[in-house]
Amino acid sequence: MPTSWFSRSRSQSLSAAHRITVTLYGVSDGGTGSANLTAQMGVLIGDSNGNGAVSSADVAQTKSRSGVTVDATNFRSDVNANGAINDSDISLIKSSVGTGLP
Ligand SMILES: [Ca+2]
Ligand SMILES: [Ca+2]
Repeated sequence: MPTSWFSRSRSQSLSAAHRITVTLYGVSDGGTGSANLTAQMGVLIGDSNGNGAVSSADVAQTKSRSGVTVDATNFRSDVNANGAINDSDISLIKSSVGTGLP
């Protein structure tokens, strides 16, 4: 879980919905050489189901996960990345309903 990354992004005042480009330099397959790999990813606070928009479906999904231990299958509902899924996450999602990736 990239908690430190999330905290850093929030402190840099990025918008709640944005796309970032990540570049990995000198990636090697252990064989003949290396290359730089670039990938773009969308970041949308509150999009617990990962469909690119925040809606009542995200609110409902996170409500159903409230109190459940955070794991690889539900980490998107831990919107504030504090290791728990609870009312604070639901409130954050509600405040983002209607937003979407650019
Ligand atoms: Ca969504
Ligand atoms: Ca949380």
